[in-house]
Formats: sequence, structure tokens, C-alpha cells
Amino acid sequence: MTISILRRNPLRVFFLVAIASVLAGGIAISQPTPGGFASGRASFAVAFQDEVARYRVMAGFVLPGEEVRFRVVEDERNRSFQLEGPDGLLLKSRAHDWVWQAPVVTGVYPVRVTCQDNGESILLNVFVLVPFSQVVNGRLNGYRIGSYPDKPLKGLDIYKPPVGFVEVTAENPNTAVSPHFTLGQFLCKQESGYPKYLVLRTRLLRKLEFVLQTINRAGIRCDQLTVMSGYRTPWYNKAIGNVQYSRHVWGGAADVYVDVDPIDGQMDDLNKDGKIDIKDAAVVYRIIDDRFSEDAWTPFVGGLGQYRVTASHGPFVHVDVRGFRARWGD
Ligand SMILES: [Ca+2]
Ligand SMILES: [Ca+2]
Repeated sequence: MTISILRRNPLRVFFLVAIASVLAGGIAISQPTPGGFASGRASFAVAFQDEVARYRVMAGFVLPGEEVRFRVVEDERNRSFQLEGPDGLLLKSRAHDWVWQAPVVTGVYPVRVTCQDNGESILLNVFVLVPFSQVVNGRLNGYRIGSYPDKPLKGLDIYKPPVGFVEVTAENPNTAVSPHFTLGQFLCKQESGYPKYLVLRTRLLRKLEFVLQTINRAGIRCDQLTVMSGYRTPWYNKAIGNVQYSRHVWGGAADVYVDVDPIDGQMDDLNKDGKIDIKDAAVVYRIIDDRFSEDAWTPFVGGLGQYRVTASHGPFVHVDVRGFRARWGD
């Protein structure tokens, strides 16, 4: 029937296909983002801890010897997969479901889940953390950490001290933690040699990727967000006079701006008014805030703030994954 319609009226077939695609929810996924932004999304996802990795590369954070369950999810075609984690111990292995025991030695371990049908894979860069208990007198191997608050804010778990720290060496700052971000971007700005330490949350990385994808779809063509401030040790956070319970101290916040045209170390003139000011931060803020009620944003509920230019920084937007809604600066 389709062929006979095609012969009679090719234009009508085009519209039928387009309508069917919309009904199937396919347009948003298959339509390229303006300017060719590559989101790095995979055609399946891997669930681990309380996260879902939907990108071809994502970071996870575990304690030495911790058992982690990885499961393939969101695979509509029920294909076969294999997991390779050469340095860990595979305790359980099925076609879509594995339990992997992390090594006890601090470092980054690549765990790759590969679709056996087409070779597509998701690389999970799993960081084995240095346990929090190794902080002595506010320092970890000489690196200043400071002290986390004794009492979590409002008794919330997210304000308890982190379980451990990623060890950043001279060799690993360029490790990909998601398609468009690397480990070193989240280092605290305090001065020191290596090793350095940081806290980072997979949920923040997922949110930053989602923000990047969303602003590209809104017409701002950029392959990266500049992270002005990622992790802050409690020591540094106090030194710069910031509030004690800043989400930066728990690795769940990033201050970011778009700096691609031109790349000059400051926010681009996104609203094209010839000035670099809070109105450019507001462009990013609005794009995120206008969509926040959509279901896809549910895992990323948290803080959003916009900041004006000061003597020490240009305009930027703060995003975090605190788990409840907060807004400021608008
Ligand atoms: Ca710029
Ligand atoms: Ca502007």
C-alpha cells in the first residue's frame, strides 16, 4: 500500500512518516541538533549504584573492594552484552547483569559494557576512592581538605561527609568523566602539587551533559561548558568566604559558562547585545529553568543561580544536584 501511495503522492508519504515519527516520539532523538552537536548518548543505558549512565562514557565512584552491580537497561531490542573490567573481580555474570568487585588500590579502572550485536559500548571510568577516614588533621597526603561540618544541614544525608576522595595525579586529569567533561575540570582552585583530591558526583556529570544538550537544542552551539568552579575543599570554601553548606564542598555543584565564540576565558555574548553581563548568564538560566518541569529533568532537581560580573569573575550560572529545588539571582 505504501508503495502505491508513494507513486501517487510522495509528499503525502513524507507527512505520514513524519506524523508517525512524532507519535512514536522519534523526532526528538533522530533529529540532529543544530550545528551537529554530538550528545554522546548511547542506544542503551547501564544502571549502577543509584545512577543510570546513558552516555558512551561516564564516571562512577566506589570505595576499595566495593561490590557494584551493573545492569543494562533501556535496551528496547533485548540484545546481548558483555562487561569487561579487567582489574576487578567479576562475581556474577549474566547477559545484562553483573556484580563487579572493585580493586582495593586507589585509581581509575575502565569498565566497559559492550553490545555484542554491533560493538557499541559504554565506558564507565570507575574511580576507586581514598576513604574519608584517611584524612588526618584536615589533610590527605598533605593536601588541605579542612573539615566537613559535624552536623549535616537539616539532618540531610547529602550534607554528611563524603565517603572518600578521587585521587588526582599528574597522569589522570584528562580522564573523561562524561562525553564533554574531564576530571581535571572539577579540581579545587587551591594551589598545591600532586596528588590532589576531589569529590565528584555522577549525578552532577549527568546533569551537566543534559544542560549542554539542552542549550544546544535551544540554538546555542557549543561542545563544552567551562567549569569556573567545581569541587571546593571545605578549607578553600572557607578561605574564599563562601557559605559552609555550599554544594561545591560535596562535589555536587558546578559554576559554568559558555565560552566558545570567541574562546577568551569569559562568557560569550549569548544575547548579542554587545555586552558581557548577567543577561548572558540569564540566557542559560532561562533555557534550563523553562524546561525544569519536564519529566526528563526530574533526576536533576536542584539549585540554579545566575551571577553578575564582579572584579574577580565574569557572569556565570551555578547548577547543582541537591535533590530539591532552589533558585536565586533572577
Ligand atoms: Ca567567550
Ligand atoms: Ca550580552
